[in-house]
Amino acid sequence: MQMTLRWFGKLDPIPLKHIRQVPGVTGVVTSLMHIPAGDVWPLAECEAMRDEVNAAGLAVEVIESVNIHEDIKLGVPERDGWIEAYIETLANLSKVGVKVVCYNFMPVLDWARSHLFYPLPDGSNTMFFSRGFIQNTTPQALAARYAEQSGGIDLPGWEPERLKDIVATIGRYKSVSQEQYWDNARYFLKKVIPHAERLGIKMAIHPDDPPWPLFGLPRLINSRDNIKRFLELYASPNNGLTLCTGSLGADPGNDIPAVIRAFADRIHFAHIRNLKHLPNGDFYESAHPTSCGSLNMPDIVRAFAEAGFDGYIRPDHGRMVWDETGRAGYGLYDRAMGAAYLTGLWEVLKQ
Ligand code: DNO
Repeated sequence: MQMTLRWFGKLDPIPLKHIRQVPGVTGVVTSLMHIPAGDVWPLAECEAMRDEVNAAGLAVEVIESVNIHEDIKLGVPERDGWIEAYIETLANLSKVGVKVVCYNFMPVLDWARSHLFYPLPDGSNTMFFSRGFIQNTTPQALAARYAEQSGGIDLPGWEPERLKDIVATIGRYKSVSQEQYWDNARYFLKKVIPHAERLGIKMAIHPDDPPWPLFGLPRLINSRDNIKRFLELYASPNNGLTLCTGSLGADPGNDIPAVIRAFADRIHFAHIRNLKHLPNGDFYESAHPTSCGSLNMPDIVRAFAEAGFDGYIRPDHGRMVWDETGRAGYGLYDRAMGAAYLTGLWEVLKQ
């Protein structure tokens, strides 16, 4: 297991030297967030990113995310050009030593929450998902709410370039059925995975967050059966999974240790966080320890340890604690506590 922390490059208020001081963390997971989805990541920029991280004494072997252009997800003829560009980006990343690329196949929107900074009784705040709120809002209203609440910091998956045509883009999905969406994913994998194999890059799809349909858009990676279906679309170790406990775990029906055991050889990266289910189906993102949320963390880490997992792992979203301000879910303190907690569990379970 290699412990990492997510870092947003030049857009991150958290310096690499602080990440380096978190015990057990040997690398960062990062991306070139300023490059619009679909455009090639130039080799020189990939090299500069690697050099900056390495100079801080950290490795950068996982990218999160190389976003997929909507034309690929929509399955329109223009997709072939975007797929070529995607492969070129993978080639450049392989040249700077990247081993795993985390990406998602969610239409238009990445993750969604009703509240970015929901106050908890202990005085911290966290991301919250209210089903009622989301049912009664629109994607545009949600984007405006995030823009207002996030203090001018771009959120991953809610970048301005993605949001500017949000209504039109969602409209384009009206003609894409769930089955057509599976076909579009298969098409992408068929073109990209042979190159990932050649380049030594393991692709690791991120589950849909939350794992149920939003705004009538199709969903793929939300249950054990659908993960199996996705991995079977292209049988190769390079067509793998990012196991995100918080995304899958928002549905109490998902048995996460069982998912880890079932697909261990295809899991290349793990996001491990806890969340608290509320009786009405809402949830909030809790601190990492079992006692704070609804997921049993030793059971999850044990499943990885028993499977001999030697991939990358990161604590996921944290609360904002100790009056820290910053990017929702991605402050330093609570994620550092999460990393230390997970490192402790790992030490015990590997004995
Ligand atoms: C949110 C993240 C996601 C994730 C992407 C991967 O904080 O978990 O934005 O990075 O879905 O492509």
